[in-house]
Amino acid sequence: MKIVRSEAHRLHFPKGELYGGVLVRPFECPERWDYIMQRLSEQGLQQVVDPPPLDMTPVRKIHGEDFLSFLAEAWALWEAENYAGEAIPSVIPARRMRQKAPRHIDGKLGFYCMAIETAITSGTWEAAQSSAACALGAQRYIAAGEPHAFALCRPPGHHAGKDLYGGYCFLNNAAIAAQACLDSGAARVALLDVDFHHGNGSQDIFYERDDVYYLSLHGQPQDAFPHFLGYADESGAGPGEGFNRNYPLAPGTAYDVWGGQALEDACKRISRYAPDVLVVSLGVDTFEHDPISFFKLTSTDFSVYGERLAKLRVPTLFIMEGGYAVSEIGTNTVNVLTGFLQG
Ligand code: OKP
Ligand code: ZN
Repeated sequence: MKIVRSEAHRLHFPKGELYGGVLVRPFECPERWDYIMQRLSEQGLQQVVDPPPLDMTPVRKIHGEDFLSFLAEAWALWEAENYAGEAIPSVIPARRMRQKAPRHIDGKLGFYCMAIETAITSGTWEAAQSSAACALGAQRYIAAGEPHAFALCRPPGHHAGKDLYGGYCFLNNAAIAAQACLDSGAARVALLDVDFHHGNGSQDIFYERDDVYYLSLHGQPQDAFPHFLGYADESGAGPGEGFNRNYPLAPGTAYDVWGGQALEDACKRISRYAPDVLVVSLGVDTFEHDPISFFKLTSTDFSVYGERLAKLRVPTLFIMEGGYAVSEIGTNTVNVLTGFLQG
């Protein structure tokens, strides 16, 4: 299995994440990448390559030009204000306020942000671009006929919408890769999101489209971030009606329900859809010891579902998303991949 990864991820590492009213060391940290790389190597997954330069064509089909300009200039605008800390919004365009991007960076941050734990720093834009480049680099192997590939993306992407960042995400790597699949000849793509959190960005991007079928298993919005999307009655709209499927699950959900019921149902729907490519938003924050999540998957469960995904017999592109039990993130992520390879 080809593994596409970039050292440039290290350029994004904020000092602070607003959590419980204090700035803490971010859960989404560079060592996550190191642990995954280490485990890949231990398990003999050693076809590691750098991504090609980022092709902006699929990126522009997923994100708005104004949003991309904002990401590119946000840090410079923030620095120009001589603020002491990292770029975090302080005001948001709430209900009944005008939805217009202002000139001032304080206004722009609030306008484009969906969750304010995520700080922007000097290297954020470059790291976000390298992460998307990894997704597209791995997609090229699928387009060239390989049966699987793994993009070790960092920062993650599935909370990023057309014109929204937050939840540790800036560019929606999985959505960009799904778009590239279509652009290189696929007619139908299934995007299966197994991260603990609902991929609000991915759902929103494809909500009115029938060429990307989004399916997500996640902590129910009543109890889990991002709280404002991911209910079971969100089934798509217009031409996309029937091409969005959510499996919101309760606190304490273990593999009997997560794998035995929800994933099984999702796999049956994917089979019926008969996609040309399966993109997996692979977050391992479903793990029983994840510090910010509430599912109860064991390390063994990750191998079991990797094997199940292989049984779909569809070219599969794995895109790294979340997972915050840092010392076990390598084992859990690589278990999915080795399970898949054995399936
Ligand atoms: C990104 B990904 C929970 C706070 C949640 C943000 C979580 C972002 C997750 N008390 N903070 O989907 O793994
Ligand atoms: Zn997550």
